Amino acid sequence: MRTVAEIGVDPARAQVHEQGWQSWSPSTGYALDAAPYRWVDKPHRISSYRYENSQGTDVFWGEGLLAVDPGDGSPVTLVAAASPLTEVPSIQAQVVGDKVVVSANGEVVVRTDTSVEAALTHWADDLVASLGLAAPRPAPTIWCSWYQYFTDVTESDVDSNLALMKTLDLPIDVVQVDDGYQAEIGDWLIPSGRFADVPGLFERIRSNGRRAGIWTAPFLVAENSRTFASHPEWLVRSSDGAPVSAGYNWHQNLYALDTTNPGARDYLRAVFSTFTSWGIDFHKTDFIYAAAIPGVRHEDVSPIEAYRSGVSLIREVIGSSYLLGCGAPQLPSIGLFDAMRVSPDIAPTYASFNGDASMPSQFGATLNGVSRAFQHGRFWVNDPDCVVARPEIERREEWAAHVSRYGGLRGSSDGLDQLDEWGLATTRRLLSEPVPRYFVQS
Ligand code: 9PG
Repeated sequence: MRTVAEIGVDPARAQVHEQGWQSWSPSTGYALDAAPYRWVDKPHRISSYRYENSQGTDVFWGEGLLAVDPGDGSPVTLVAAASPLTEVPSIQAQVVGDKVVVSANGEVVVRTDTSVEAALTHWADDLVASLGLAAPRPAPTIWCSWYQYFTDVTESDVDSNLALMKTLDLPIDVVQVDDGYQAEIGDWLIPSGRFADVPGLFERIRSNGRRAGIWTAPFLVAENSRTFASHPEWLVRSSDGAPVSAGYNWHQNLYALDTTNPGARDYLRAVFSTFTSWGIDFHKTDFIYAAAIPGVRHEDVSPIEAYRSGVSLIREVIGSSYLLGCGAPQLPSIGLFDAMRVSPDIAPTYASFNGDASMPSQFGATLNGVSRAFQHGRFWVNDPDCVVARPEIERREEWAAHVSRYGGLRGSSDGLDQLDEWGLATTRRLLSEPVPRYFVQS
């Protein structure tokens, strides 16, 4: 770590703003005496934070972006990755008396501005201009199976919602089948027991006049999958030869696909070209932090290079299909996606699980949706996560207001038969209202 700025502050009023590594990593501003949101247990440390250097609550810590508002009316300082597409330095801020000392472990730029939001926005504007990035394509509206059915989703759940969205005349472009259609994490072309005919379902979606969307976690391989059993050579390894953990979920250990391995790359090509042949043109690619986990790969490239090469391969295969990232390292994703989840998951409960703000909750989802508003319209379309408006959702009016203010991608994720009058009217309104080009003006 090298000191890059020493900032005189009013300790009672100053704030440090952290941006986290990936979609679910908490990102927000803190008073100097506040404890920043951090991981609670190791599996989620891997799956929601930048594992290799995620910190405790004793220092402030941003991944590629950290800002200090001195609280005395003088300018805000932003410390930012100099080349965020290739290197994302960790940036640390420590309080030393009435100073905040900022240090970084890589190349950064130091800028000043009038507010944290202005600093982030102007930095993003300059980056977009220097990269020559085109404006993102507007997002289609979607219906997503996850937040009602979770992994228990069945083929007939999707069919019944498909019928109901027609009866209710809801403006839904894409029906996106989430986690649950597949036999295992990593076995994307083998159906789970609850789906008799996956390509047939996508055909029915399309013959109903909707577009077909699918969820994958393309860079994860779970311990119980056939892919894990038959292709151990496709995994990212540690120097002792054991596969590197990519977290724990679905009651099993998870590993990371080596996106530089030729066999693994052929497999990714086969999966996504099969989806394309099924008429799918909307992809929610999830848990993709896995491709950027440090470890030994077939090719000697950096984790971020491996990540970008894996995503670029998917983009090559799916062509102009709409690509949404989730569980995605934010800065390394710039220029690769149409839309990006910028937050942890919404949930029926307001408060975050176990005190970990990266876990599903309205609290965590709102926190990130606000602090990443500057990205929308610049790097991609922001996905704040789906609208859920059924009566069981705690403080549903607040969530609807958040989506209306910060939602670039608009999706509904209730069982449509669960909606009461307010829920249906709200869903219809959020799917219909125009989305502004920017949430934060330059
Ligand atoms: C499908 C879901 C949905 C959802 C995604 C993602 O840390 N965790 O254990 C954790 C589990 C699930 C999760 C996020 C974090 O949700 O964001 O929209 O697609 O996967 O499994």
